[in-house]
Amino acid sequence: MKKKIKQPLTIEQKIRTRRILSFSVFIVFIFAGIAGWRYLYTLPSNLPEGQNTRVPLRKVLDGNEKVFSMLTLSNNHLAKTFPKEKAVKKPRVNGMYGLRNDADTTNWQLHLVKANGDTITITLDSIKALPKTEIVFDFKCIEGWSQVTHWSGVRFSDFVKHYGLGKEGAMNYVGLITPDKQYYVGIDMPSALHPQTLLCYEMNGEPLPVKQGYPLRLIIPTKYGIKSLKRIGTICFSNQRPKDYWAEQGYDYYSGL
Ligand SMILES: Nc1nc2c(c(=O)[nH]1)N[C@H]1C(S)=C(S)[C@@H](COP(=O)(O)O)O[C@H]1N2
Ligand SMILES: [Mo]
Repeated sequence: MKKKIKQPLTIEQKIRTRRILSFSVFIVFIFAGIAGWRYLYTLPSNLPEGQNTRVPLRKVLDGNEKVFSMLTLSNNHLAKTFPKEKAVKKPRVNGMYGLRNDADTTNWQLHLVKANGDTITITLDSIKALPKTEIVFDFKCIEGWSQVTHWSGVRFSDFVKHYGLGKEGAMNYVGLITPDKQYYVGIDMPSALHPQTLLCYEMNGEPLPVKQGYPLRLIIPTKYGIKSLKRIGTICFSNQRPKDYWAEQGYDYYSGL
């Protein structure tokens, strides 16, 4: 009787087997990836009003927020500053939400909503009467560009002190809204009270150009440009996250640097 002798595989056969195996693994991973992604989008979003970041992604972002705020705020981290000569003469303009209607800057007044619901109105002159601070820093947009720019105004923390906003300043968030309510941002209070956060009325030593937020804008160097709201109409305070234009589009609420 003839015994069948098992031949060892040739090199070509071995390569073929491995190729089939690795290709199968590759296909399995692709389908696992697609299934995982689909699953993520069946999960509820934990934020109200279309702030549509899925819960697991939101958790990652919240974790990042904790780490970043520990790094950037606990040891009094300051954004790097530059000498004035380094500032660009004609900074680029980016983002026009809430700026398209020019008429409402003529009788501009800032509306400040206090914790008890009262609104006080504040003129530009009374803001200019507060101690003036300047900063030259590298302004960073999430679109991937940055430029060194020069701004002056009032520290947000000085503003809070001057208007006796102790109760408001102890709340978790500050919300800023353009007069026409087309653009709005929310800022966590520790970042708002950071010494480099300014209510700004000058760029390169001149009143703000209209497209750059005349008469008053926020400058917050510890965050991406999306948070530096131009043309502030209303400032309010809250323990819940105020509405935020780009967070509603899925961007990170904290947007720290
Ligand atoms: N009112 C308003 N403020 C805004 C925006 C906007 O669209 N509307 N865009 C933001 C973004 S994405 C950036 S990068 C900066 C750009 O500021 P600049 O135009 O002074 O360069 O403004 C921020 N503030
Ligand atoms: Mo931006």
